[in-house]
Amino acid sequence: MDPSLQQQYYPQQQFTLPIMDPQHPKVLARPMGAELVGTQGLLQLRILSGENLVAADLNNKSDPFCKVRAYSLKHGPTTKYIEKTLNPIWNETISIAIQDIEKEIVVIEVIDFDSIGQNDPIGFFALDLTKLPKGIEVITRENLQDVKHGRVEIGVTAVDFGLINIPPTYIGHYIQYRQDILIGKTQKEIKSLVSEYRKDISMGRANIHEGPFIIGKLYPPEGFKLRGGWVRKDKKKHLSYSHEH
Ligand SMILES: [Ca+2]
Repeated sequence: MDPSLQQQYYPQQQFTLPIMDPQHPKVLARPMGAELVGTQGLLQLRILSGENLVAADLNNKSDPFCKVRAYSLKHGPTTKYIEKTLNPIWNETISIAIQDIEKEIVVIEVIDFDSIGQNDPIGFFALDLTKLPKGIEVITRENLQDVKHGRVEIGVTAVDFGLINIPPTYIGHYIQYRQDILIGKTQKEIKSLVSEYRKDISMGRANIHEGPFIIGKLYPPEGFKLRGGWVRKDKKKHLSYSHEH
């Protein structure tokens, strides 16, 4: 075969569109032949930095730290807090043991530390562990949800579980999925997506507006709930924003 033609048939493109699950258009599909191994396991989170966070204090800054939440974690471990900044560099590694990787959603929440009074949440993002490749660190910039703006850069490694036999393009797809498809949403935007979803359900239409987390299969941490496939805070439950570093 003419080598130039071959290149046309097998392009070295890294940034093709992620392949989505046809049943759930907001969910990244598992590549053909890939297999999820392990039912429990160790998740390593390298929490690198925050970018363009919202200001929670009167000085127009925050004192941000991250808290990791999952259903099987009794106390969410936290990073140290960084004083008076909207672009913190944490550079900390937190490893957690997950009891059921096929069911548990991990939530990483950014919180403003206050020496007096209650700490304030300033956004979170949620991870579906069944999409992670086994033993490979994936670095993503995660858009924060439930807040006007803010991003967190994080390296995630499924140490002893995850997808095996993935094609080399999968990591690029995963990163693009996290950054472009799973964009940060404000509470208001999610509320309207959820009501649209409810309308679809009541009219018997397909679940086309279902969010990225499959209902009935995945479970968020205590204090959160799934609505229309999106992770939201359960306002009826008390959540601790305490700093335990
Ligand atoms: Ca503060």
